[in-house]
Amino acid sequence: MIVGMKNILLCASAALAACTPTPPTPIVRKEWRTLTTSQKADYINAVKCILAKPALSPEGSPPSPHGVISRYDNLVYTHIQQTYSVHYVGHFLAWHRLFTATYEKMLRNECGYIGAQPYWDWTLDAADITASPVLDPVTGFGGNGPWVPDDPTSWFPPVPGRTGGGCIVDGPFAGLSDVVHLGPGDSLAYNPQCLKRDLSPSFASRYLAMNQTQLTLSQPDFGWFNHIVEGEPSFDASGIHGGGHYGLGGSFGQMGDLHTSPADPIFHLHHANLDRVWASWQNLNPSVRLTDISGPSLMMNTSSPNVTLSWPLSVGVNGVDTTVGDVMKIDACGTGGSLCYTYDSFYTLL
Ligand SMILES: *[C@@H]1O[C@H](CO)[C@@H](O)[C@H](O)[C@H]1NC(C)=O
Ligand SMILES: *[C@@H]1O[C@H](CO)[C@@H](O)[C@H](O)[C@H]1NC(C)=O
Ligand SMILES: *[C@@H]1O[C@H](CO)[C@@H](O)[C@H](O)[C@H]1NC(C)=O
Ligand SMILES: [Cu+2]
Repeated sequence: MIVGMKNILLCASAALAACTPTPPTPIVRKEWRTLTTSQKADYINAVKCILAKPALSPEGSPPSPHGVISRYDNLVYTHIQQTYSVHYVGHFLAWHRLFTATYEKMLRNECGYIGAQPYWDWTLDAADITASPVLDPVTGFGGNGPWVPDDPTSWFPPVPGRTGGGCIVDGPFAGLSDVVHLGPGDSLAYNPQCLKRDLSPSFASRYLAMNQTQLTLSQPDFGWFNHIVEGEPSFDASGIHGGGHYGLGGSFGQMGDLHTSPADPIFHLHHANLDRVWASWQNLNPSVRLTDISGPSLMMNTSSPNVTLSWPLSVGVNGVDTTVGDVMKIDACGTGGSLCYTYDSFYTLL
């Protein structure tokens, strides 16, 4: 009775906010180069923390039949396992939106990171990605690896314009021979590797400049939009998605590996910007586009049923299973969706 009285008194006073549930405020994702040096260091330290933390069971070791050692590996494992069900499908962007938001939560809840997931606006760097602040040897993720010749035995053609291929030589992840534990390709066995990059400045300038981003934003409906984001599985008909993956990963870097790409921490900055392009496209006509979803449910299979808002999404042990409809609005914060972040700026049609 006395406690109840006290609550009523509190609610009537300045502490009103404690009684009326106010919706949470979205956290704000910012472009990497706009972070202060100490904010960049906080982010990199949180990434190092997830890389060092032991994996969650049952995938994790010990005892593990796989190479899932670190908490970070849980994410890479999830991506490898679902590679053929979340690329070149209608839920490609929705799944990767959830994946990046899941990583953001891991950094915040498990490693004390207080910021939001930064993004890489590649349109600012497309003219020369080698000079990107994201690749800075001191405040960024380090740059290219030394030259490795084309592999003549590979069934996959070399990425045009590739310039590196070896272990990265600078930045916070250089000199580590076991920072990557899974892959290459779909291998889930323990295979300690360094982080590799194989920059292709020409591939990046072709697909990551503002012109390609504008072409993407100008698409009339989600089906076309998604198709232009992903492009065709061909170096001659790629899109902004492949532009970032092959521009940084080339033939030998993890970023160029369809399965193991999240093993490079830059993956999440690239995918945050792809997500920002989608959110920007949605913002151009929100009443229609916040519910517009379509595209094949099976990889590149135009006869498979179109994906709908009730299509299921899973990130394995890293988060709770949900649906496409739940992630359509990035700043829903519990009102019609569980995501709760936004961007400091969006692209507009020029
Ligand atoms: C955009 O510009 C780049 C570099 O100038 C060029 O290679 C590419 O073909 C252009 N893309 C489009 C869609 O116009
Ligand atoms: C998927 O939807 C598109 C229009 O958004 C339509 O043209 C296509 O026929 C549909 N595909 C299937 C398999 O129903
Ligand atoms: C494409 O999807 C349809 C419908 O689900 C299925 O019958 C067909 O076998 C699939 N094609 C391939 C090549 O998997
Ligand atoms: Cu992916």
